[in-house]
Amino acid sequence: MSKLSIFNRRSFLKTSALSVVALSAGLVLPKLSAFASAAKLHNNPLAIPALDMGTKQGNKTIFNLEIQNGETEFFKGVKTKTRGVNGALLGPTLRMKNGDDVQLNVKNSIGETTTLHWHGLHIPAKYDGGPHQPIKHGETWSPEFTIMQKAANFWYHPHLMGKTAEHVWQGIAGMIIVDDEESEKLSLPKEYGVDDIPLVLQDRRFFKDGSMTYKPSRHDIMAGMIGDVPLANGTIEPYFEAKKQLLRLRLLNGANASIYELAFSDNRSFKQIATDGSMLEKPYEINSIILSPGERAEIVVDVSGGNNFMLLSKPVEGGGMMGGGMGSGMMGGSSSREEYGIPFNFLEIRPAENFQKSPSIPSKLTNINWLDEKQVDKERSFLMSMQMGPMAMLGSGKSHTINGKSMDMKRIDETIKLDDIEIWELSNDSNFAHPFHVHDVQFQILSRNGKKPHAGERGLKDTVLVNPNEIVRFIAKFDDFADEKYPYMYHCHILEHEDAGMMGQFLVV
Ligand SMILES: [Cu+2]
Repeated sequence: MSKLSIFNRRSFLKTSALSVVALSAGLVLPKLSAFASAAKLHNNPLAIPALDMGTKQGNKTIFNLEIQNGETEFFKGVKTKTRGVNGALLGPTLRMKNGDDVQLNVKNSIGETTTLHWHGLHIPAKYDGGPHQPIKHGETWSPEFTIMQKAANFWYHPHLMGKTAEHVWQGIAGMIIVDDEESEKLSLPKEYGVDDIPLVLQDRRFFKDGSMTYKPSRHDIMAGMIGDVPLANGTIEPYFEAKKQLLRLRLLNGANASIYELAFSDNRSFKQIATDGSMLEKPYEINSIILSPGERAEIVVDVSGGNNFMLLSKPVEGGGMMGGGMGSGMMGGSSSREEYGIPFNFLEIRPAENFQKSPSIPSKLTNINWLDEKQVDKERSFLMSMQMGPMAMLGSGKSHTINGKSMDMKRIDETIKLDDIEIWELSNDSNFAHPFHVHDVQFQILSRNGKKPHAGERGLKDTVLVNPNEIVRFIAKFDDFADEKYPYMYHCHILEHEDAGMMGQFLVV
């Protein structure tokens, strides 16, 4: 796919009905520093995914999900083929409570095999929804398990061997909110869709006919499939009217490959209150947050100040590795965004004129049971590598590896004893940052290059970004579920890297 065939964001915006109002009002695309006005730049109301609490059947809560094909009107008058769950694009927010016994009936109606993985949940391997649980077209897969999580945000997405990237790109993904006794008592914004909103952040490329067919180039397999059109809950150029002073955003980086550095256009500070798998012990005040694919964070922002403002991902600095240097070493190959040097404007927030005041948020959110390094039973190390030279043919099984091996579904890479506490040391000798994700457990980051992680990473995690030449150590306990047959996965969450082989599997026995 040549660059010319990719939708050019600027020229598209000029002709797009979405931008006619902005352009006729004499407005231009906002720059990071030039957005401190009450301008209305986005014209589409943010889609809020339907909230699905399941239905009680005896002691069980049942969720009925159908993965299906559909069409989505991203651009006015243009129909784009997409896929979703219980709809044409993305899926409902599933809401569960710690201790719930749930059954998820997942029907596949897309015409080809896929899977649905419950990212971040601590559940038996045979219900994990990974490569070993394919669902054929027309079939229904019905895993059932007990929710054993602290309150946090999880998500679901396909995880079929070699097809994860394509199926996620087409739109199959949704959030899972888990509540617990503790979180329900906290004085936090909690009116879904009003002052408590899930945000699935992604980016896509569109062809001139409006299609977003998944056709990665060789470069995309190396850099990851990075789009030039930002989407929040599948909405292009969305706005949200905030009717209350404090707005709680449940952020999910659901992109195939893009790492986002999220901030507000007026650089206002906000409070991070949760990581991937738990609340933080106390709120952490920051001005920006980095989320790599698969990672989640919850933040609370005060919308006071009188102006509309934008949630954005800061412009990429440094540039992709294909273009030479890696700059800060944070971002991998995002040619489209570099070309324009513009921020990714995810969501315009419009404070309502008479927004309701919110109570301040608590200073104590939870307690985390920190694992003790002295209790460690075993240490393992995982080196993520990429062969970049002309000799490194894609599909040779050598281009994307962990510990020199490319994923093989018939090979078990690690075997862990049930109830063991382990330290995993992650390293990366490639030029790309890789978000390392492990199934089954929520881990605790011990260090980055020997230093304690910053306060925003001191919560439970299941995905962690490992920068080039960085060493990240985490500790985790592999308890509750043993299975001699079905493995769990660990992999890079840049989906093109995962599909190209940067994945391995472990048994807990
Ligand atoms: Cu990777």
